Amino acid sequence: MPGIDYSQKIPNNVDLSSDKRLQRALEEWQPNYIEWWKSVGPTDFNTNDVYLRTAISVDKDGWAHFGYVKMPEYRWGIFLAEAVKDRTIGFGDLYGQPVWREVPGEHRNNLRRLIVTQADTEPASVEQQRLLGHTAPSLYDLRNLFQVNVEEGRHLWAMVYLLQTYFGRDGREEAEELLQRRSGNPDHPRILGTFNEPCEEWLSFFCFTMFTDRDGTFQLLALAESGFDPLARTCRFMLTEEAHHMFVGQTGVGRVIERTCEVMKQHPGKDPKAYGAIPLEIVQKWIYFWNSSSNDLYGAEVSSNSANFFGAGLKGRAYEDRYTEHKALDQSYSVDRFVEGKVKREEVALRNAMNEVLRDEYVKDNEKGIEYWNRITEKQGIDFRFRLPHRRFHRKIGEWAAGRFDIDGNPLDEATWQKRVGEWLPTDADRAFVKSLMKPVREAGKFASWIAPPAKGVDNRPADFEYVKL
Ligand code: BYC
Ligand code: FE
Ligand code: FE
Repeated sequence: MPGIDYSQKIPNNVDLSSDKRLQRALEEWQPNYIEWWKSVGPTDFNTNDVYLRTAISVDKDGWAHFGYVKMPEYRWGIFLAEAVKDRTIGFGDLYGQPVWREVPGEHRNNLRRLIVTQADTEPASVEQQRLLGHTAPSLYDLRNLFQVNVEEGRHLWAMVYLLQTYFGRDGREEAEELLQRRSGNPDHPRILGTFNEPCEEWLSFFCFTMFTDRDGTFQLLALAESGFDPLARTCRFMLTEEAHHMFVGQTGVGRVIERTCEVMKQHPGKDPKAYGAIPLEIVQKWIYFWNSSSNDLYGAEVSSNSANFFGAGLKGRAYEDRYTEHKALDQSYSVDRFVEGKVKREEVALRNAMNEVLRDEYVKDNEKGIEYWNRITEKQGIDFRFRLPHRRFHRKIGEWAAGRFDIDGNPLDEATWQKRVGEWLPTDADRAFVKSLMKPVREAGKFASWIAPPAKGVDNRPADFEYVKL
């Protein structure tokens, strides 16, 4: 396994220089990528020095190097986790057989589709977040935004490497299209719903990195099991970067909550809005919105696609090795269905429920984040507890898209939904209020009125470190 070669135009640990055809294809794609970054990536910060981490090795520890970098000069590269010797397929019909180093012809279309869908989300998120730099609540947060952005850019590189290496001309065409679709563009949108939602203020950014990046984590966990070994290894390394994105979200929302609690204690009985803090009820609405939208990213509860992906060994379950049985044949899974306006529990073939199995893991993991936030209100002595919405709430994909449900999952008629939706989802007035707080704070060590400082800085630096040189 070669180390990461930084002497090359495209840093990599896949020995790119020995594959001239691939090297040329990627070097042709690179200027288009930079063009894309400059035109729809973070606006106006491309000449500033940002204190960023860059991958220098793919080992579990010590892969990160911190230093000032101008974002367009970030060393986006292609890094695969170490190959596991004699790795075998861990699930599905081909359980126990050697993994593939090339794409099997019969799975080419499905694999390409999975990789393109994964790839599409990465630039989409950068596009969604492109204006946030202008309203960052501190230099610390500005730096974290940019760290997330450059790493999502690298995730795109990771997927484009797979497309260009293993999918010939189709792969090259897909790689180009990944730079052409645009988040929120009605004529040429990104593939998955959440990635077309506006993310124009920082409460949305924190909820996005909490809930949507967590979908990314669970999808990557499932793809890291793939029988297509290059995909599995790519995803394994991406997962190490993903942990930081979720940290930004979880602690970001936590700091908003902490700040509001402080204001509520200082000014009992008063509206936190009057003191430039975000009421906890508004934070809760943002949680309902981004969590429900991200629940959609698992696809339909009952899905023949998911059964095919699993059976063929393309996409497994998160933590497949925690299961004792890996073929998932002749087993059923209890899934709620929406039948003639009523919720009805049914047994379905386990393979057809794989989207729901993954969503179950996701929901469980989100609960831990909710507990973390509730420890903050509890410690501050504030009588407010956060919660997740029921997974039926506000769904646009799958079984529940056909109906209306409250946050406890009870069916509602359309009129009741319309009457009550403003209790649960952000209203125009809520959005306008949150946006009104978004004033940039650019002095090192200072924080906006609506967010508490972090418990500690990045890379053991203090909170008043100059994370971005403006
Ligand atoms: N929006 O059987 P179904 C990340 C489509 S996030 C719009 O239900 P399937 C990141 C579906 O494509 C992780 N359309 O779904 C996070 C299908 O369309 P066609 C991204 C949707 O195929 C933050 C139809 O509905 N990675 O990395 O079993 C920042 C019915 O299909 C949606 C992946 O998603 C939706 N939400 O599962 C940066 C992994 N959901 O074929 C990055 C790869 C479904 O009828 N993707 N549809 O036209 C997959 O594994 C699967 O494509 C899905 C869907 C799980 C997404
Ligand atoms: Fe990503
Ligand atoms: Fe991410």
